[in-house]
Formats: sequence, structure tokens, C-alpha cells
Amino acid sequence: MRKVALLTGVTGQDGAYLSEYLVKKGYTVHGIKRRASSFNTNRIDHLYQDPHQENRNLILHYGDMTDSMNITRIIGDIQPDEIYNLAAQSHVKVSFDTPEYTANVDGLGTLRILEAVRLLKLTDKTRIYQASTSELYGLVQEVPQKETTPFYPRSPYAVAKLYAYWITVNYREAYNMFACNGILFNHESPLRGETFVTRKVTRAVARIALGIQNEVYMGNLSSKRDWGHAKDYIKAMYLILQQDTPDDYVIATGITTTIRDFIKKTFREIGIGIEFSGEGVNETGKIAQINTDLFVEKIGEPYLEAMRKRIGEAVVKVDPEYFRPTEVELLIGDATKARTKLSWEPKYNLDTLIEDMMQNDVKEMKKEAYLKEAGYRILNYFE
Ligand code: NAP
Ligand code: G4F
Repeated sequence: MRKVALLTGVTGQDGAYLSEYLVKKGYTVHGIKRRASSFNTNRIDHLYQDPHQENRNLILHYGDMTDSMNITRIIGDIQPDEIYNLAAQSHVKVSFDTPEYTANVDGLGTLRILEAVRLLKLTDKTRIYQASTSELYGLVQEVPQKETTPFYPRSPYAVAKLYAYWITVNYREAYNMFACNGILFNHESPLRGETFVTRKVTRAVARIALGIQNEVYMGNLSSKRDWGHAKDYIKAMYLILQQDTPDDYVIATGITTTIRDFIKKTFREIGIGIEFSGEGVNETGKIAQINTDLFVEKIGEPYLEAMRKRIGEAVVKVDPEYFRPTEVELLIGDATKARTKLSWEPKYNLDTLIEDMMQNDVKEMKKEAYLKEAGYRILNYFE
């Protein structure tokens, strides 16, 4: 008998990697996707199977976290062994613009899943993974942060996720459900949404090197994040649901880096040295030097001369538009429990993560460079 998993948020970064991972493990994976006016499944298109084919291992259902009846019907129909609740309005800055919607999807959405499992009398069969977050620690009360560190959320997103965290614990205790929180620190990849800081930077650096973008505008350069690779983190999600007893786990690398250093490392990956100077909104990152061999290897000889001419120019600037009303300044996780109990070990470090993201984005942006040369208008996305 194949195991059946249901993934909410299947079209997102983690949903894409986890569905591929579970399909490879022999699961039948059901995913909930939102109806959109254009196709929104590009991250999982390589797994797509014709709906007329028999014995499919990836099946998509239309749905939405705000629609209890839809969620309950899907869970009732497919009777999953495991549910991975990954769907969320997951952008912290956007949650300040859409706080009610974020609370509905990220907070109440989790309740809808738990309550559906309970009402359908699936509590003994269905295990639930809740995508909790290091944003819960917010204004951190302890360094590094672990499972016992008190929470202090700093955004509508984090407050909504706080509700989701506790309602998961409550259903576990009240109804003896196998419901677990993975408290995941930031994890990135070539599939990361383009408006999160790492992907914004890797795309912009590739575009600057290829001459299709002049500079990039950033927010707070001094905040620190503990970044891992999404491919490592989805394995932890799976392991959390394979244990004998339900529990909550921190998943992190234990290393923290400023946004400023992430930018420097990303430029360095393709042979460009950046130096920062100035303070606050006047801080800039200027091109200090170019490692010719590395630049030619990673970007290509045709782009070298134009880049050389830009030495001394500011390519990183600050726009206060990207500041948040309340910021999370420092995140660094202690994943000892996961390493010990789940035997979870990440394969990637920050350098190999950046290498992976840059390889992908240079390739993608070369297509844009080609279109630009052919006379097409290429937009600069600063979001
Ligand atoms: P993501 O790329 O933004 O994906 C979010 C997914 O949720 C997408 O499939 C999205 O659909 C879906 N979604 C959004 N609103 C929905 C709604 N109302 N109904 C149904 N689906 C909806 O996020 P991710 O990085 O994969 O993260 C997965 C989960 O982990 C999220 O819950 C996030 O909050 C949490 N988390 C992420 C990190 C991280 O660093 N990545 C760390 C800790 C926790 P569309 O594709 O249609 O937009
Ligand atoms: O990449 P970010 O937008 O991620 P953030 O806010 O840490 O949230 C992500 O990780 C959480 C886990 O801790 C998830 F729960 C959440 O769903 C999401 O995946 O921003 C990281 C840092 C922030 O301090 C932000 O202020 O980068 C800073 N930053 C500086 N300039 C910027 C920018 N962030 C974005 N998005 N864009 C900028 O231009």
C-alpha cells in the first residue's frame, strides 16, 4: 500500500521540494493549489502527470486555506496518512499590508486542517506537520534559539504563526493527535520566491553582472539570518512525522550572517569584490575589484569589459521602503534536538547554497540578457 500525503502550499518552494521527495519515496502525493488567472504550478511542472493517466503519484486539487468546507472535503476524500501544512501568506513585510488575510490563512488555516481531521475521525490515522517558523522568536529572548526559548513575535505574520503553533500543540494534547511543529529557520534555494532577500540578491547580482540591471535597492542590511537550503529542510519535515511520538523541533544551521555579508558573498561567488561604506540610508556597496578569471568562468568573457568600467560605482543602495515597522534583528538556531533525535544533518552550507542559487540565476538571467539584446523591454524588479 502506498502511503498518501496531502500537501497544502504544494506550489511553493517547500511544497515543490517535498512533493518530489515524497514521490521518490513511493508516496501518492495530493496537493492543494489555488485557482489563479494564470498558471501557478511552474515549480512542480516537472512532476505533472496527465489527469487521464492511471495510478498517478501527484494529484492536484483546487482549494484555499480560507475555505473550511473545501479543506474538509479534500481530506475526507483522500484520507491522508500525513498532512504537511505548508500553505501561508509567507512574506513578513507583506503581512503588515495584509494583516487580516495573513491571520486568516496562516492562523485559522491551521485550525481548519486540525479540526477537519478531528471531525472526520481521522485522529488515529492522520499525522500533521505544521510549518512553524523562527519568526516566532522575533525579539529574541535567548541566543541561540531552541525549542524552549520563549516566543516574542514581531509581525502580523509571526503572530498568526504563533496561533498556528499553539493550536497544533493544543490539538495534540486535547485529542491525542499526532500533530507536530517544525520551527524552521530561513531556508532558501533556486526555487525561493523572488521577493525574499536571498533570491532578490542572487537575481540582482546576476543581472548586474550581465548588464541588465544597474543597481539593487535593499532594506535593513544589518539584520542577521540563519540560512539553510530548502532541500535539507524538507527532509526534516518528513523525519518529524516518522517518529514514534509527536513533538516540536527547531531546524537550523547554527550559523548567522548579516544581509550585508550575504550580498558580499554573492558578488564574490562570481568574482566581484564589493565594499560597503556610509551609514543607514546612505550606506552603499561599491564595486572594489574584479577577479577576472572567476568572472569569466562564471559569467563569461563578453561581459567583462563593461564590468571593469564600473569599478568604483555603487551597485547596492538602501531604500527605506523596504524597512519593516518592527524588525527581527537576529536569528540563530540550535538544532541539537533534531540532530540527536531525528539524526538530521544538513548537506549544504551558506557557500554551497549561494553557489546553487547563483548557478540557477545566472542561467535564468542570461535568457533575459538575450531578450534585451533582441530589443525586448526588460523590467527591473526591486520588490
Ligand atoms: P512559499 O514559497 O511562499 O509558498 C507558500 C505556499 O502557500 C504557496 O504554494 C502558495 O500558493 C500557498 N498559499 C498561500 N496562500 C494560500 C491560500 N490562501 N490558500 C492555499 N494556499 C495558499 O513558502 P515556503 O518558503 O515554501 O514556506 C512553506 C511554509 O513554511 C510556509 O507556511 C512558510 O510560512 C513556512 N516557513 C518558511 C520558511 C522559509 O524560510 N522558507 C521558514 C519557516 C517557515 P501560490 O503558489 O498560489 O502563491
Ligand atoms: O528574506 P526575508 O524577507 O525573510 P524573513 O523576513 O526572515 O522571513 C522568511 O523567513 C521566515 C523564517 O524565519 C519565514 F517564516 C518567512 O515565511 C520567510 O520565509 O528577510 C530577511 C531579512 C529581514 O531582516 C529583512 O528586513 O532581510 C532583510 N532585508 C533587507 N533588505 C530584506 C531586504 N528583505 C527583503 N525581503 N527585501 C529586501 O530588500
